[in-house]
Amino acid sequence: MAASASCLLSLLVVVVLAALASAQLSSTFYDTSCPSALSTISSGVTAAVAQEARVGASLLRLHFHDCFVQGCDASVLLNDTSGEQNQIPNQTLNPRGFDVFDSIKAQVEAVCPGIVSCADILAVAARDGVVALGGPSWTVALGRRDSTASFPAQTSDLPPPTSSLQQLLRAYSKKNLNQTDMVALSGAHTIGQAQCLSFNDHIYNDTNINPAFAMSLRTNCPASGSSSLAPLDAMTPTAFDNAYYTNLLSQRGLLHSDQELFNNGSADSTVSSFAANAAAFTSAFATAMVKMGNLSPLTGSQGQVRINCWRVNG
Ligand code: HEM
Ligand SMILES: *[C@@H]1O[C@H](CO)[C@@H](O)[C@H](O)[C@H]1NC(C)=O
Ligand SMILES: *[C@@H]1O[C@H](CO)[C@@H](O)[C@H](O)[C@H]1NC(C)=O
Ligand SMILES: *[C@@H]1O[C@H](CO)[C@@H](O)[C@H](O)[C@H]1NC(C)=O
Ligand SMILES: *[C@@H]1O[C@H](CO)[C@@H](O)[C@H](O)[C@H]1NC(C)=O
Ligand SMILES: CC(=O)N[C@H]1CO[C@H](CO)[C@@H](O)[C@@H]1O
Repeated sequence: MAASASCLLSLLVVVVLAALASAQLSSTFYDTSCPSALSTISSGVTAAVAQEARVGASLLRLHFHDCFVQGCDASVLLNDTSGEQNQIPNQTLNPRGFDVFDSIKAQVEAVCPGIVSCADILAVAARDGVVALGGPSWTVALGRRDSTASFPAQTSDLPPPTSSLQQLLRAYSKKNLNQTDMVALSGAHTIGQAQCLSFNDHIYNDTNINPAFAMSLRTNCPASGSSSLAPLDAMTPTAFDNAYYTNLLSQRGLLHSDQELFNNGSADSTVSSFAANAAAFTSAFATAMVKMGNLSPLTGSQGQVRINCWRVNG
């Protein structure tokens, strides 16, 4: 009895997984239902980034945190007190990113009420933020639906900045992203800011860091950590370029996890090739963003299209 029940259960799991795997996202999903969706998002992001460059980075990071926790289902945006936002990794999301996102969603709702999901807007806004800062573009597949729940326990799928190379590889392989994808996606740290508390151990205690670089950061960052900010890429903090990798070659990665990618390990050669060849980086980044954006979407009649991204409808 127990055996046949568990057999039925695993059959059910297989069927559900097959249904999810076959559910297709499509770049033309809103072409008839909301033809102005993409242009509305893009002009909203472009205006916000023109006002404050960091917003492009904050929107990109929101999409990453969304996709790595359960799937790209906008669960990261739910802000009831038990949700993902109250988990440690999300306490460092820039609140400005949420504000800008809410205003873009409101603009989309004004032209097409109840049609365009928060998860799709996140995916498109991440791409448009990268483009606004001079990075590559790619085609975003659409048709994701929004979750009706948050998954706080799964925020542990987001690797912390203290991660070793092995821990990073494991976290990405859990999401079917390989080492090349991992090194390419980490290049997102060519834009945006981090708080002292995310790298104080690296600048005070690590040896694989340029001593002058560590010293200069200590000026504004006490050993106990703080919420003061430093650019993830000190060279060109608001340009989406390949300077992240040239920084790693001279041991100027800001986070411990950044420098792990170039520390006499298996990722060194990919870091060197992206440092030497900006086009190789941008192409690998775009490919990996598409892969990440396809993580376990809700499609069809699953989930819902939330009207307010921060709460479930109803
Ligand atoms: C490899 C694993 C990763 C780790 C350990 C990591 C960790 C972090 C940390 C600790 C911060 C700074 C948070 C703070 O102190 O306020 C940060 C910022 C950021 N991360 Fe990552 N991250 C990773 C991967 C990614 C990926 C895959 C993306 C996007 C594709 C991304 C995009 C960003 C961006 C754009 C920022 C700056 C955000 C802003 O300025 O608002 N990160 N990351
Ligand atoms: C959630 O976010 C919305 C929109 O920014 C805000 O009005 C609301 O007060 C927030 N709720 C909580 C519990 O933080
Ligand atoms: C990793 O994935 C990329 C596509 O994202 C692919 O081009 C590459 O061949 C893969 N590498 C390995 C070692 O499987
Ligand atoms: C540096 O390492 C020492 C010894 O492990 C530890 O007590 C201290 O808290 C660390 N400092 C920082 C800033 O992480
Ligand atoms: C790699 O190892 C060599 C020799 O052991 C050492 O000189 C070098 O500093 C190391 N490089 C990095 C990035 O750790
Ligand atoms: C950006 C954001 O919503 N951050 C929240 C993270 O969680 C803390 C509570 O632990 C909230 O106070 C923040 O507003």
